[in-house]
Amino acid sequence: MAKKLNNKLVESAAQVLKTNDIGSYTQPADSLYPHQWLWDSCFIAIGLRNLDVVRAKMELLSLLRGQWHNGMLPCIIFRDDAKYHAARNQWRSWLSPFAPNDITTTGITQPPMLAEAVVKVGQKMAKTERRQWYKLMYPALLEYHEWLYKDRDPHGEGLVLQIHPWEIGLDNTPPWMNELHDHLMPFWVRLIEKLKLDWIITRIRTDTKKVPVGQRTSVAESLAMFDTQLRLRRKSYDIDRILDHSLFSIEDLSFNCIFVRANSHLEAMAKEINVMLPEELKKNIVKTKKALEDLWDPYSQQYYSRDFVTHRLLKTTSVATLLPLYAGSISKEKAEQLVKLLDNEHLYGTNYPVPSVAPESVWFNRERYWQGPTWVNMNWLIIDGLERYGFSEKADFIRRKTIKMVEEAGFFEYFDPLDGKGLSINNFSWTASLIIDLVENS
Ligand code: 2M8
Repeated sequence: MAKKLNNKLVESAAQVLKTNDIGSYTQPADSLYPHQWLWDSCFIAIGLRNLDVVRAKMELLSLLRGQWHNGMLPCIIFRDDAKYHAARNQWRSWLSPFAPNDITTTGITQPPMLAEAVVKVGQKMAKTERRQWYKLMYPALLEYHEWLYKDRDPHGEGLVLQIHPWEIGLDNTPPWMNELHDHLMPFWVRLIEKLKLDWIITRIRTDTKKVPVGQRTSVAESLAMFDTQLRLRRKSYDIDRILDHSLFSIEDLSFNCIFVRANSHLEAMAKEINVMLPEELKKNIVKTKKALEDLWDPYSQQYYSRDFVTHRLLKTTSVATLLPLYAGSISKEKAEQLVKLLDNEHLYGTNYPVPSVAPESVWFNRERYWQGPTWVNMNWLIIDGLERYGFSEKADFIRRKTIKMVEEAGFFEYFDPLDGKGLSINNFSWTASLIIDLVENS
């Protein structure tokens, strides 16, 4: 039963979600993102729970359609329409013996936001109903978290690694792109750059027909992502074979922070439904929280991602540095250090916070995708973390700024962190859903 809405902004946001609702799930945006994305659906359900709990549950349940037999939840479940044959065929998930039979997906995952979404939706239910909900979702979540450890922590270090920028959702984020440009760029992409043939690629790209080219991933970075994907496909998405020839293998900070929080939620769910987590998983959960501290750099007083093979910290700052607040496992002292970054306008305290890259970084570009703009999902995670650490004033400040930014500009995919201008496409689902959540739970 849909709830009565009490705010004009919430009403418009609900309308965006309704328009993007294509049955059992919500597309992130019409035309640019027509499929079902893992963490998008989680953020969408978090907003939907304020309007219609049944629909929010459906959003999350529909994600389980795509779960692989080894437990992986894929980043994208492709829409079943002849129109999208090329996308399905590019990934060819059927090459893996673990892929589901009747559905096509990517062969990689996305940040493990599902446990958070399940719990947040559960908060809107009475106890008995919530326990049923948890019992329904728990087995799939357990398999997913166990898969993350088994496949993505092969040395048992506690941190899980990612093999494609799409897995972290912050596609062209500087720590990854810096590695790419410095050490990993495929020779054929370098050649295209050198011969200045970018314009040919720009002409055949479909995303830049919908969004100004300066607001999307650069040509070289997009081609390198394509190259990465082909390598994964050639190895039929088998991690042992992939790690031999992988382009990227990074223990990403944002992914691991979300994983720490997701593990805490899984523990809480198990407790509420009276089941014991497997012993090995319990040990791993403790290990991950400890290992997160290995990503702290005492000199710059920030956290960073790490190269899986060499264990070198990738000391290029990005919004990920604030996500240990969301993880919730770091000390209050370190949390205080991170909050200071939000007070500095050259770092993460811009006029329209929180920028995905600090303005003082050489990588900062106020309009380009994950290299500067403000994203509402990052703000939601940071606000949630700030609240749990007791920085309520700061949390409230970012919440009000975020709501104001969207009220003024619209439900854009991302925003200029200096003047709040809406960037990329309008009517983007997680901007709408998380604004509903920020308004309704303030
Ligand atoms: C963006 O990623 C997709 C690929 O997954 C793309 O670049 O086409 C990212 O912002 C990602 O975080 C998001 O889940 C997806 C759909 O909104 O779009």
